[in-house]
Amino acid sequence: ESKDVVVKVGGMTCAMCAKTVEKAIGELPGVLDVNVNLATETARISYNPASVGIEDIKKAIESVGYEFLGVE
Ligand code: 9UX
Repeated sequence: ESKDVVVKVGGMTCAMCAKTVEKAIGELPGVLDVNVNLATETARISYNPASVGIEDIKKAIESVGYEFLGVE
């Protein structure tokens, strides 16, 4: 069973930033789909909660230099 979440991401200023965040989240095992929206500074993520959680997503965002600003 998959879950959907939208998280707020800080620090993205260009399309490449958004792609970097998208890749970092997308590489987590258990993430099924990810779409980063630069304009709204959000990432919509479909994931398998048995494999991955919000804390992992937060760490992935921070590991590439952006800010996790919480779940919307
Ligand atoms: Mo978005 Mo960073 O350019 O150099 S990837 S601001």
